Amino acid sequence: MELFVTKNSPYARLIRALLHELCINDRVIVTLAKTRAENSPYYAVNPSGRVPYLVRDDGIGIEDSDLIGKFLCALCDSDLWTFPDGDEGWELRRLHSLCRSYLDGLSVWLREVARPVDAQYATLIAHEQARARRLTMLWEQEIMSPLMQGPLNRTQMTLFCALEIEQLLPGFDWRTGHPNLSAWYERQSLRPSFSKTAKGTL
Ligand SMILES: N[C@@H](CCC(=O)N[C@@H](CS)C(=O)NCC(=O)O)C(=O)O
Repeated sequence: MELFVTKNSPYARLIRALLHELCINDRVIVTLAKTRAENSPYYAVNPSGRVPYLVRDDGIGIEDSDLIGKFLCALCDSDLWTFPDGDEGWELRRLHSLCRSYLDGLSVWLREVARPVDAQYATLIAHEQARARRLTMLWEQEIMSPLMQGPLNRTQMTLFCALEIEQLLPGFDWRTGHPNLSAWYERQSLRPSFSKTAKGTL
């Protein structure tokens, strides 16, 4: 299989970490794609131009971290991408939606500041900064949920990838005044799946 990624995509990072959690990193070639560039050769691989994108062993390509994660977990008989049944499942879905909202907003902010300074939309950046501040305050509480403190799940992996955006976005200071979140992050960063896929490992 071949996984197309970019160095800075948090969604691609999530799937790279998943490969390690599933111990299939040696079965998947990780290839850097050139996104957001006119006439990129990557568009012949994935016409949408987005990453992550997984080309399966049968040559079929699939897009989106949610689907790719489901596919890989099914392949490995892992329940990492599955929500539990009953109340716990609804609670984890609630947390997961909040987490996706955090990650999606940060990605918009990150994309905007990657543009030339005179083409950046200040109102959009301010909107995403404010969303990030509100959601960081919320996560300072939600992180104490047993579902976030217990065995690894996809929501924990997604949150970790969202918080790591601090390395690309100097204005994203989620640590100050958030000791619960900071302690959680420090613990998670010791996981081999995260340390082996950290910034600079591609
Ligand atoms: N919902 C998608 C989001 C993927 C996404 O937005 N990828 C960005 C990089 S972070 C991308 O490929 N951007 C290139 C483009 O928009 O052309 C997922 O979960 O995989």
